[in-house]
Amino acid sequence: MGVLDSASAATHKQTHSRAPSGMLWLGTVLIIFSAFTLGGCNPFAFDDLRDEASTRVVEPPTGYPISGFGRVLATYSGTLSGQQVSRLGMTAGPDSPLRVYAGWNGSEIDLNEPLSDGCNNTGDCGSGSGAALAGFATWQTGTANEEQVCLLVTSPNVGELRVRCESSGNVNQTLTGPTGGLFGATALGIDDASSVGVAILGAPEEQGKGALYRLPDGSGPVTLDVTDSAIPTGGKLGSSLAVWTEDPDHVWVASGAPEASRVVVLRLEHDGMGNVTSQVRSCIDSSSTAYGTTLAWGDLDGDDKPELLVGSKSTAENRLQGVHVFTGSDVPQTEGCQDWGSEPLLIECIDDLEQVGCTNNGFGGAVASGDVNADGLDDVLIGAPFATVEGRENAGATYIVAGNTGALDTSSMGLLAHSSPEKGDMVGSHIAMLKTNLGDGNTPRSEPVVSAPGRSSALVFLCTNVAGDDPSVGTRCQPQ
Ligand SMILES: [Ca+2]
Ligand SMILES: [Ca+2]
Repeated sequence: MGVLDSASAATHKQTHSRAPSGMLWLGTVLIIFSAFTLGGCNPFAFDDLRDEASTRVVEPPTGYPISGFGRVLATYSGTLSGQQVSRLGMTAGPDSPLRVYAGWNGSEIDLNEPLSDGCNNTGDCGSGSGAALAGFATWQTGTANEEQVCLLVTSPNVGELRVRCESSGNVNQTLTGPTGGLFGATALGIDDASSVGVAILGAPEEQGKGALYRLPDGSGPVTLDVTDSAIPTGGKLGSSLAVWTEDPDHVWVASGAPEASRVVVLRLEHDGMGNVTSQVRSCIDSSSTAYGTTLAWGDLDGDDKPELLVGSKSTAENRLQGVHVFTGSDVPQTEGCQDWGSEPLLIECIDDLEQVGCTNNGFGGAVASGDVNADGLDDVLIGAPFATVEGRENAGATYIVAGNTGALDTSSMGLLAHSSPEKGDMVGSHIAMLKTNLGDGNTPRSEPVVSAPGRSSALVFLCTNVAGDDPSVGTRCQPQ
């Protein structure tokens, strides 16, 4: 990986895609650039400008045995030696080795070489290992709850979990869960310190319906009690997950049962005495197929109530052509397998944005949310892995819509693509958000990590060209 020439050219592409203000900034950058290069005096300045609005490429080291690296992404944060850091974990899916990148190392982005690896040889980890990854800040080891940054690696074929922590003790613990239900096919860390647990896991094949689990801090997985009527037979609940921490005792979970085109929304509550209860708050049903294979929470309007974003499998026929946004303030306040309190907004693909067409481009096959420009509002990333870019079929692209205190302005959508797209890259198959600029009273930012499994890599778009995340602000769209 590295800051590649081709990747920096992607920046130009993004910048072109922007509204007039972006064009002005491009002009400014080019003029400054020209001034430097014409002056011909400072090669370091040249390098610096080349990186000014950079896209980083994360590739596995030579010898990584399986194609499709980047099919599984996990981003997570924690504290080490008094510094807040973020990590990026990646695999190529089930039965593939793990690589962990430093990510945000406390002061800068570091994606050069893996910080650690694992599950390299047959037998190192359980069958199917690497199908899902979930990161969290700490893992109670039975002694002191020291500073740690931990990653959970699941092996759904055998129901095994590995917890690996970076800490003085280098925790490496194996836990067992249920077998036969693809337990751990999905997993997601709970971001902030929560008494509800450190992670949520899905077991989509359990008892022909699917099931959800939580992982309490320091012990084995526990079933989430979900009302029977909320789980459709054959629906495969647990096929997708999204988690939002309301406060240390309350966590919202959304999970898809896409074979029944249902999304179940739960609120988990810790009673202060070690008991956690789960309450179904909404069952969102759709007549389109494979609804809810991708989910995200994000507070797009800044009212502290997260919006729920719902997409669907990019290859499904009769799928939702877009992403649904359910307004956070309208989530039902009482228990029940009931409709959301309001109709969703539909974010649709904008045709010919950057000359990328929408037809069958898989728009909404992946969705993620995070604050890319540190304005306190989460922004929406939407993958379109089958997009044709510069004539290359299935090169893929990722769209971005900025959060807004008022109604979401979907017309201001931007597009992120590889600067040298190749057929079958599938950019945007999966998306995660890497938190940066943590600590020291900074407002954290999120950098989109977009997988491109067709070229066994992930792209990290440091500049999205959303206002405040363009080359005019800070250094290289990444405050140090
Ligand atoms: Ca909101
Ligand atoms: Ca934002």
